[in-house]
Amino acid sequence: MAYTRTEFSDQIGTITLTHSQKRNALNRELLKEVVASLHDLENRKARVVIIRAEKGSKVWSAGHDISERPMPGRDPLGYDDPLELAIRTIERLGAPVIALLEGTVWGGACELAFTCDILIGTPDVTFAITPAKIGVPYNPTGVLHFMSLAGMSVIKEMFFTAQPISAERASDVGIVNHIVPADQIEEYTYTMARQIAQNSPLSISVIKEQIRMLGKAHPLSPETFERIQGLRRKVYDSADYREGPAAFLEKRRPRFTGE
Ligand code: LCV
Repeated sequence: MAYTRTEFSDQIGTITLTHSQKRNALNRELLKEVVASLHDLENRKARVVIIRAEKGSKVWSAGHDISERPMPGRDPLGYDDPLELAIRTIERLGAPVIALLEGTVWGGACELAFTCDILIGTPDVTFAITPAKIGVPYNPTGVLHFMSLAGMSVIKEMFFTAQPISAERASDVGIVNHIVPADQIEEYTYTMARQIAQNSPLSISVIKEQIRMLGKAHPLSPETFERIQGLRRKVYDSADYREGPAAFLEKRRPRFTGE
């Protein structure tokens, strides 16, 4: 595995993101490795899975790999996007998934972390929802993920400013379950994992699936869905969608025109 490391002991699986030189940017291969490891750990009857970066990381993940975003005019976060597949795999895994968070979390990596069932972070962890900074429309399931985790006004502020929020704020608004000092977070996380592993895996998997299905009970009329898709197409067909990633790759501030 080039971008991750997977370990398994005491019925607990650990997937570590190891793509440090690119700040764990979520490229296609890294995401495929995460999905493969989740399925492998499920086959090995893991009762809990922990997803983390290397110990002491300053960046948990820099989000979607901007150099891989689809060309202008293509949906940047379609149903089959590797990030969406990883997110659905975490959601549907029978075992609870704990995000052990050290460092900053950006863009699509926020959705990956927020999809985990329990979030445990160090005091230096921050979260930045960045589509507006990149010129990307995001997607309905992703927006729902964020909406299900924190109040509308908090999520709107995070989307509109694209600025990081602190660990304390993330904890205050209920995004993070626990903030734990860096020198204690591993023991804290694995103690919780062992507590979960002692309980009935069948009961836990059914409760997790019930919460997933009931949490998604948002009836969307076909008209509403088509209107959302039409609005998103306006963005990813726009000049701003071309400008955002170009500015990032050229390491300069983007000049958005709203067209
Ligand atoms: C590719 C990268 C990335 C990266 N992709 O290190 O949610 S959406 O809709 O917005 C979605 C489209 C999405 O998730 O977009 C990505 C949003 N992410 C961000 O805006 C964060 C972009 N990255 C940064 O701001 C910085 O890299 C941080 C603050 C994360 C780390 O800064 P630091 O100074 O420690 P560098 O910026 O020097 O990055 C180290 C290497 O990682 C690459 C970056 O291009 C650089 O590569 P080179 O050494 O080859 O120049 N890198 C960082 N983020 N998202 N590549």
